[in-house]
Amino acid sequence: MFFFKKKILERSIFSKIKKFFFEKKEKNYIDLDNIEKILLSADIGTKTTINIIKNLENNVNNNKIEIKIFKKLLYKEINKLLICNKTSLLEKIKNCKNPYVIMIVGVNGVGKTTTIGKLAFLLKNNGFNPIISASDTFREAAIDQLEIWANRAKVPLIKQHINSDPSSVAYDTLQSAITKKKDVVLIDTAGRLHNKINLMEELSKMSRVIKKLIYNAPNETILILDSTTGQNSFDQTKKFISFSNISSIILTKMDGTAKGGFIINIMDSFKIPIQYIGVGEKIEDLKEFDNKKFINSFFNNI
Ligand SMILES: Nc1nc2c(ncn2[C@@H]2O[C@H](COP(=O)(O)OP(=O)(O)O)[C@@H](O)[C@H]2O)c(=O)[nH]1
Ligand SMILES: [Mg+2]
Repeated sequence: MFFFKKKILERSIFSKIKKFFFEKKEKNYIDLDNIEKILLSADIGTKTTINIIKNLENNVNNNKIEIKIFKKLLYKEINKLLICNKTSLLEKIKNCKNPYVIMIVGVNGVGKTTTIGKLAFLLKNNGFNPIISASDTFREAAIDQLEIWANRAKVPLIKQHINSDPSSVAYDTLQSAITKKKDVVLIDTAGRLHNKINLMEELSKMSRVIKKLIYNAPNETILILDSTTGQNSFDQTKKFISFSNISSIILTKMDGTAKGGFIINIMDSFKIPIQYIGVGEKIEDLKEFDNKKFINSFFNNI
């Protein structure tokens, strides 16, 4: 809660809206064009902005709306956008009879490998027994980096050599998970989005191969987004959902200069739940994302 207030909100979309309400303290009315400008400049995106404006229209007189009402309606609208039914990841894992297979995807540098380390640690602390698959075989360093995280989290890792087939590593890991009675499999992947076809083929091959061992694997594909990239994250989401079945999102680097407006945009446009946020580079820096707290903490402060 404290974190939301201090770290995100001050720098995000909300800071712009907050500033706006502050500047308009003396005034009672605001016109719609102005609202549109603020929402767009806050990275909320055209589609979501138009929706919000449309829903405000009933309360508009002469293109103007009372600020008190605007604040109330904005709260309601943003709340509506942000609430999508989220079953928590831990709940889903608990309810799964087979090892719960999670594929971690996203472009280079967003924080996939780091997040796997944090997630493995979090899962262990919640009584689960994860195993990690080093399926980013593209760079030697990627395997080493993941191994360091696995050791930190005290979780086993299955690897092969550099340039080995990512699907084969994933297959080995699932096999090991079944034999050793692990309950979660975390699969790291390479993020070569500049070569979309390759990536697409690689991910779909992996899905095919692991289904031979667990028919409904992957149970979950988590897209990792770097929250400091704002609109860029929105575009990445669009690309990834065009070729893979993204079930959840984790936002990393929320301790940085997060451009929070895109969160609303993503939730409204894709209806994909955000499960966790990364708030630093340490193993314990993964926190649950709470939609309601996120929005309430902001509106309570203006
Ligand atoms: N500050 C901060 N840095 C992060 C976070 N998550 C990842 N990073 C950093 O982002 C960089 C790229 O992370 P990495 O896991 O290698 O990304 P990948 O290429 O997607 O696997 C590393 O320097 C990480 O330490 C986070 O939540 N906060
Ligand atoms: Mg990586």
